[in-house]
Amino acid sequence: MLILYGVPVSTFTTKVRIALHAKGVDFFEQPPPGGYRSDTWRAIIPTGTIPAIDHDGFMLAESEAIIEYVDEALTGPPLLPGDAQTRARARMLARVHDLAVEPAIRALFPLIRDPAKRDALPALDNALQDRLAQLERLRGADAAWMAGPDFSTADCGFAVSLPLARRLLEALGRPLAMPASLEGWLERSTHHAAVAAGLAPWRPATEAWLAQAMGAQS
Ligand SMILES: N[C@@H](CCC(=O)N[C@@H](CS)C(=O)NCC(=O)O)C(=O)O
Repeated sequence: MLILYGVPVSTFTTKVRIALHAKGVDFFEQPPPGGYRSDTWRAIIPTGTIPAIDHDGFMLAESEAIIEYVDEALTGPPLLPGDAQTRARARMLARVHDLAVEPAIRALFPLIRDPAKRDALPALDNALQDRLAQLERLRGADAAWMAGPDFSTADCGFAVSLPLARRLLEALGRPLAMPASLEGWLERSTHHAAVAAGLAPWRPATEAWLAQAMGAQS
């Protein structure tokens, strides 16, 4: 049995949850002992971050490493399908997600919590638009999935962070205009069974967080 340590609202936990569903892995999800960033959790995972997995006693942190491990160690549909070049592109796009696009979305969190910070919204929105335009050029607009004709690890992060970006900007009163091919990808992604299953706990948790964070201001 594989244990996924994470919480429903976490983007990176949800990225791994989507990958586990895509791989067809039987897993059990629970919060990290003591909560993430806690001393208890840091004694197990020194960075204090989520997600992490415990696979028959093998502990591993970092979402991308977890997904590649699961792909190699367990049976099921490949999460890095295709030839060497397609797999390399999937890894590249997964890194672009983690290092460029997701941070541009995370930068909106302080604005959700604090109306005094919302003067920064146009600049942050523009920065995100730039990242999405780069992403569209990197991936090639005609691919059905992020890295090619098949669903891969490159899809798992964007499948949660792009809906998150849309929801955050909607809450901030500035609808997200995405490049057309990414709109098409998002529509396809929403109907993918693994994405739907992975987002099922994330959606209500995100709404509860938004209600709490924005409600706390009034
Ligand atoms: N690079 C890490 C990022 C994980 C991450 O930032 N997780 C967030 C929750 S979505 C977290 O644990 N934040 C707590 C912290 O950074 O101290 C990964 O891919 O797993």
